Amino acid sequence: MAISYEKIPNNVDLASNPKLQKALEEWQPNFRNWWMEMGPEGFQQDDIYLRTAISVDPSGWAHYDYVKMPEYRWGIFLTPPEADRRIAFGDNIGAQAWEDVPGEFRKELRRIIVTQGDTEPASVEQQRLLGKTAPSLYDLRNLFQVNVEEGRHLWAMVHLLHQYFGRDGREEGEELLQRRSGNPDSPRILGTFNKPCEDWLSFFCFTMFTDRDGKYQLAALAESGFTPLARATRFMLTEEAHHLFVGETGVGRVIERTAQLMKQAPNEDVRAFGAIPLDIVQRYINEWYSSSLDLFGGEDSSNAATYFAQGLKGRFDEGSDAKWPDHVALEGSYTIDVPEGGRLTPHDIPLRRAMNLVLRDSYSEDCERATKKWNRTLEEAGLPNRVALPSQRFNRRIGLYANMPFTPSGELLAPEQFQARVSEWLPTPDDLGYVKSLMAPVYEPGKFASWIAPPRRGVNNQPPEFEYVKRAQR
Ligand code: BYC
Repeated sequence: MAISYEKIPNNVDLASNPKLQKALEEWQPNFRNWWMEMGPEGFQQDDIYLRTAISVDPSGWAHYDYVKMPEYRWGIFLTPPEADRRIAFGDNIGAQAWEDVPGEFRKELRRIIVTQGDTEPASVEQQRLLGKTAPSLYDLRNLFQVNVEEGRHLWAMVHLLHQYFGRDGREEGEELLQRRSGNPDSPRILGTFNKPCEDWLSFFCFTMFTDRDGKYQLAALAESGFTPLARATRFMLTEEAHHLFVGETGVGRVIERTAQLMKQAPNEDVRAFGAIPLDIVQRYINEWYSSSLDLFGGEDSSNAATYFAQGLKGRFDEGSDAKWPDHVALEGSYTIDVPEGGRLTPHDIPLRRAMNLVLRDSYSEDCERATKKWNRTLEEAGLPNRVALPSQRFNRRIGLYANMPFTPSGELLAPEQFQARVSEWLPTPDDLGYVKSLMAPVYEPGKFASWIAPPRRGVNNQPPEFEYVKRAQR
C-alpha cells in the first residue's frame, strides 16, 4: 500500500466522513500539545529510528526510518473487515456482530473504551523523564517506540469515541488529555497508571508486567461483538508485542548482567561493579506483578459477568473451540480461596462472574513462562539463585485479598508481622536509592550501562551499535 499523506493517516476512509474528520482534526492539536507537555522530555528534536504504522498490511505497518517524535504519523488503523462476523460468546452468541454501538450496551462500551484509552497516555506520562537516564541508545529508542505507539493507541480509542459516541465521546476524548498520572486532583483511572516509574528497572517491569495486562485486555476486547472495537484492538496487539519484548528482554538482560558478575566474582557484592543484586530485582518483580494483577479487577465481578453476557469482552483466545468448548459459560464455576475469619476457605464463583480471573490466569501463565526463561539464565551461569512470581494474594489493592497482609508465598500474617518483614518483599527506600544511583545516561552507540547486558541483536536487522538516536545539536 502506498504511503498516505493525509493530515491523519488512516485506513478507515476518513475523507468520506467529513464530520468525523473535522472532530478528529480538532482533537489533533490538543493531542500534540499534550504530547509536547507530557511526552518524552528533552528529545523532541532528535532523530529517532522508529517503526511507524502506515497501513495494516505486513509491508506497510512496520516501516522504519528516522523520525522526530512530534512528526510521528499517529493515525487510525483497523484490521480488515471480516465477512459475516458473528458474536462469538455470551447471551447473543451466533447473532450478527454490531457495526454500531447497540443502544442498550452504550454505557458499558463507553466505559471499557475510556478505561482502555486512559492507560495509553498515562504510561507516556509515567515514562516521560526516563530518556534522560537511558542505559544505551538501543534502549532509548525502544522507550520512544513504546511511547509513540501508546500515543497511537490513544488515537485508536479516541477514534471510536468520536465516531460512535457523539458529543459524549468527544468530551471523553478531551478528558483523556486532561487527566494526569499521579495527579491527586485528576488521576488516571486505574491504580498502576498512577504509580511512579522513575528508573529503568521499573520501566522494564512495567513493560513486562503492566503492558502484558494490556495484551490480555486487548485480546479480550479483540473478541468483542462490537466489531470496530475488535478491529481496532487487533491491530493494537501487533504493536503491543514489541512492548512486551522490551520488558521481558529488559528484565532478562538485567538478570544476565548480574548473573555474569556473580559467576565471575562469587565473593563480591555485584554493587561493587554497578550491577543490581537479584534480591532487588525480585522485589521489583513482586511490586509490579502484584500491581498489574489489580488491573484485572476483582476476582468475583458482576461487571465482568455483564461484559461477557453482553458479548462485549471475551476470554483470551475466546474464538478457539478447543480451548473454550463452552462459549456461553452459564454453567460451571471457579473455585478460589476466600479469606474468612483469618483463614482461607474455598468458594465457588459462577464462571461468568469469574471472567477477570480466567483472563488473569492466561496472563499469569505467560508471566510464569518469562520467569522460567530468566531462571534459565541463572541456571546456565551455574547459580543456585532463582526469581519467582509472588502469590496472587500478595500486595493486592483490588479484589478478595485487597489490603491484607499476605506474604509472597501466600501466607496470611498478622499486620505487625507483615510490617516487620515487608522490606524483604517490596522495594525499600535503599533499593530505590541504589537503583537510582545507577541511572546515568549512556548515549554512545554500542555502549551499555554497567547494570545491563547488551541485547542479542538490534532493531530491524541493525546491529546493537547502530546509531538508533541521532541527537540534535544542543
Ligand atoms: N484500579 O468489577 P470490578 C494497557 C474498579 S492496560 C482502580 O472488580 P471490573 C496498557 C472498577 O473500575 C489494559 N480501580 O472490576 C498497559 C470498578 O469501579 P466501580 C487497559 C479499579 O470492572 C501499559 C470497581 O473497581 N484496558 O492497555 O470487572 C501501557 C470494581 O471492579 C481497578 C482495560 O483495562 C484498578 N486496578 O474490571 C499502556 C480494559 N480494578 O464500578 C496501556 C477495559 C477495578 O465500582 N477495562 N477497579 O466504579 C476493563 O475491562 C475493566 O474496567 C477492568 C476492571 C478489567 C479494568
